[in-house]
Amino acid sequence: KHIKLPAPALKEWKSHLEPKKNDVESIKKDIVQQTLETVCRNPYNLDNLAVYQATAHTVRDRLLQDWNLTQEAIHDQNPKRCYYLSMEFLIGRALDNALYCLQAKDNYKQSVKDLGFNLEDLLEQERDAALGNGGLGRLAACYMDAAATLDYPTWGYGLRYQYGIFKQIINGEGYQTEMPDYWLNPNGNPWEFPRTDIKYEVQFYGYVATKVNEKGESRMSWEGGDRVQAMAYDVPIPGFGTKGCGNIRLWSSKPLKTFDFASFNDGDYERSVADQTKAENLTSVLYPNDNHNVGKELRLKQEYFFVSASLQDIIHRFKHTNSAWKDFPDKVAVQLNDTHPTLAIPELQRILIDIEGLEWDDAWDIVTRVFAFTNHTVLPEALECWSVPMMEKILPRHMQIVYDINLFFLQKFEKVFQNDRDMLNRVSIIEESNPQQVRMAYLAVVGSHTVNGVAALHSELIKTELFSEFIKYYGPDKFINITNGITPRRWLYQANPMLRNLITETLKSEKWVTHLDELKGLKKHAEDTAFQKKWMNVKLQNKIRLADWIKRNLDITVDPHALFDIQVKRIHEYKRQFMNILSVIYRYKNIQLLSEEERKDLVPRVVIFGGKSAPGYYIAKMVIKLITTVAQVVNNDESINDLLKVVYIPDYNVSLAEIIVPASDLSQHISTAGTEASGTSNMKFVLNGGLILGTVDGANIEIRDEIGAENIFMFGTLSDQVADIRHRQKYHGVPIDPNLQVVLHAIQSGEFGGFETASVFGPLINTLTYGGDYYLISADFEQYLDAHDRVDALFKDTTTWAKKSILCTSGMGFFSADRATREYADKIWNLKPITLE
Ligand code: GL9
Repeated sequence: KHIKLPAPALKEWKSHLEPKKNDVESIKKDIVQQTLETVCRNPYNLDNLAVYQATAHTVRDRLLQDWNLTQEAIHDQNPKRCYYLSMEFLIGRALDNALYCLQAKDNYKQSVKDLGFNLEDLLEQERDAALGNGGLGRLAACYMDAAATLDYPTWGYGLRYQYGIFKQIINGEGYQTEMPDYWLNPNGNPWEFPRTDIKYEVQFYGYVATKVNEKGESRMSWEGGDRVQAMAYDVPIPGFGTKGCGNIRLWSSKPLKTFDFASFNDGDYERSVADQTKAENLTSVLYPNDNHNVGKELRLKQEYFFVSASLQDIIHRFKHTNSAWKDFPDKVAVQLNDTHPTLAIPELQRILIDIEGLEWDDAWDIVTRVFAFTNHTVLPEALECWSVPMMEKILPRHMQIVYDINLFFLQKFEKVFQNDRDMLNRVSIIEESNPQQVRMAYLAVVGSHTVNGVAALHSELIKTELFSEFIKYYGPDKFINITNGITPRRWLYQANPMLRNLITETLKSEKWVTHLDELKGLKKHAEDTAFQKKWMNVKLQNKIRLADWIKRNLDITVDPHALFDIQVKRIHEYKRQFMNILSVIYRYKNIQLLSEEERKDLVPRVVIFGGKSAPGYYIAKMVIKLITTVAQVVNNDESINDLLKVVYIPDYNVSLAEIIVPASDLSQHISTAGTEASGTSNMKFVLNGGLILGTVDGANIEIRDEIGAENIFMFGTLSDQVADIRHRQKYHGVPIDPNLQVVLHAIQSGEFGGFETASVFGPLINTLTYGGDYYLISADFEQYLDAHDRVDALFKDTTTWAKKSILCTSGMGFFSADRATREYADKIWNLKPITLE
C-alpha cells in the first residue's frame, strides 16, 4: 500500500531533509516555533508546562531524525533483529535523559534561560512513564538504553497502558491508598508517535473448525469470536554517544469499528459505543502486582493481545525483506521477559501450521530456534498458571496446541525416562489439579532454545530447584546465567552530576559512561585524603538535596550529616522491610536506655523507606502502617533528639529514585536468602558510592565478589540452610530471638500508636509467631543487629568509610547494562550491531 516514488521526487524529498542543529540560536528558534505552532501559546500566556511541552517537542524532532536514520540503516543492512517482549517498561522521564544523549543539555539550559525559564523547573513538569511494577520493568528499560547505545538492531515490544502503576498516597492514618496514574497528559505525550497506519486485528473466544486449504490439505482454523484492533505507538529510545536511536513499540487496543451503526440508527446510542469501551478497556491498566500472579481473565487477554499484535508485526516485517520461513530463526530472535509473553510460543506455532501451512515438526523447529526465556523469580506464588477452562474459552485453538506441545514433549521425555509416571507428572506443562492449569514457565522452557536466570545464585537455583527435572532431559547447557545490569547513563551520569564530574575529572575522560570497567581507575585514589574529601563532599551535597526534598514535601527535618540508611523497593514479605522496622524499634528503645554521656558516642541515623504495596496485599500494607506509626512516634520524641529519624517517602518511582539513590550512605537489600532473584537497585546504590547492608542473596553476592568482601556488610542465613530452618520451625515452633521479643512486646503493649493500633499489628506479628516465620526474620535477627553495630562503628571512622565508598563505585564495572546486553546478544540472540555512518 506504500507509494513508490520516482527517483526525481525521492531526490527532492531527500534534499529537503535538514538535520536539526544544537547551537543555542537554533534551539531557541525551535522552542519558540513549537510553543506557537504546536502548543498554541504566545509569549503572554506561558507557564512551565507549556514551555516544557514545546521544549520536549524540539527534542523529539531531533530524536526522530536519529530514529529514521537508524531504521533506514537496519532496513538496508537487513541484519538479524532481536525483539524484547515485555509486559512492563518502567521508563521514567525522558527529557533529561534525551538531552544528555544528544549532548545538548548545556545549550538547552542556556536557551531556556534566555527565554526566561529554568530548565530544571521544566524537567519537573514531566510525568513518569511508569508502565511497570518494579525491578523487572526497570530492567527492560535499562536494556533498551544499552541496546540503543550499542547500536543493536533491537526493538522492545510492550503495551501502552493508559494507567501506569498507581500513585501511592499515605493517608492521615499512615495507610497506603491508591490513586489512578493517568500519565498521558491532556495535551498529549510528546514521547510517543502514534502509528495510525500500523494496526492489527486480534481475536478472542470463538471455536475451532477444520478447513481444506488451497493445496487441498485439511487444516485447523480458529473461527468466530470477538475481534479488537491493536494500534502501534512508538517510543524513541536515544542511545548515548551514537547517532542511533532505538524503539519501543507499544500496543493500544482500539475497537474494530468505532461505532455500531445499526444500533446508532435504531437510537440505541449506548449500545453503539459499548464495543468501543470494551475494546479500549483491554489495555487501560497495568496489573499492579509484583512477584505475584493473580490469574484474572482480563490479564490473560492482555497477554494474548500483546503477543498477537507483536508477532503479526514481526512477521510482516520479516516477509517484507525475506522470503523463506526456514530463514526466520536466522533473522529473528525473540526474548521473553518472564513468562508474561509465553503465549507467543503457541501463537507462532499456530500461525505456521494453521495459516502458513507448515507441518508441525518444521514449524516447531522454527519456533524453538526463535524464542529464549528469562526467568525472574523462583517464588511459587509468582509463577504464572492459567486455568485450562479459561484458556479454552478465550483461546480455544491455543489450548489445543499447548496440549499437543505437551504430548509430543512428554513422548520424547518418556523415551529417556521410562516408566516414571511421577516424573512425567512433574514435568508436564499441564498440572493435573482441579481445574487443570497450564504451567507457563514449563511451556516457556519447552518452547525456548535458551533459558536464563538473572544472577549467579538465582541461575543455580532454577537449575537445582525450579527446572531440575528439565535439566535431566535437556542437559545443563540450555540453562545459563546472565547477571542483570543497569544503565550508567541514567543511574550515574544523569542522576548524580557532581559525582559524574568528579569521576570524569579524575579519570580525565568520559569513556566510563559507555565502558563502565574504566571506573576501576578510581581505585588508586581510594586512599588519597584530598580525593576522599571531594568524594565525601559530593555525597554530602546529594544528601542535602534529599534532605531538602524531605523538608519541602514531608516537613520532616533531617540532618544531612547523619547516616542515611535507605530501603526503597516494592513492599514484600520476602524483602523484609518488616525486619528493618523491627530493628529500628530496637534502636529506638536502646537509645532511650542510654545516658547523656553514652549518647554522645552514637551515630545519628536517618532511616528512609519507600515503596508501593500491591493494593490487595494485606500484610505488606500493615508493614507500611507499622513504619509510618513508628515514624510518628520517633520523629516527635524530643528526648532522643536527632539521634534517630524515620522517613516514609510516598509514591516511590523512577524520578524519586534518581534523587534518593545518590544520597545513601547505606542501603539495605535484606531478602531471605534465595528469594531475591537479583535485585538491581543494589547495583545503583553501590555505583553511587553507597555501602550495602545485605544478605547473601541475588546479585549482592556478585557485588561482594567484585568490590571485595571487606567493602560490604553481609549477614544472615545462607540459601542452602533455609529449607532446613523452615522445616525445623514448622515442627518445633519458631524460637523468637530475645531482642526481637522485646521489640514485639513494645508493639503489643501499645508503645506505637496506642492499644487500638497495636491490635491492628496483630496479624503482622503472627506471621512470625504462629505463622512459622517463613521469611526467617527471627533466625536472622541477631546477625542483623550485629551488622548494624558494624555499620555504626565504621561510620565513625570517616576515612575508612570514604575509602570503602570509593572502592564500591570503582568495582561496579561489571554491572553495566551494556555488559549484560552484550551477553544476551552473544550467548542467546547471535546478534551483531549495525553500522551507522
Ligand atoms: C524481579 C526480581 O524479583 C528481582 O530480584 C530482579 O532483579 C528483577 C529483574 O530481573 O525481577 N522479578 C519480578 O517478578 N520482579 C522483579 O523485580 N517484580 C516485578 O517488577 C514485577
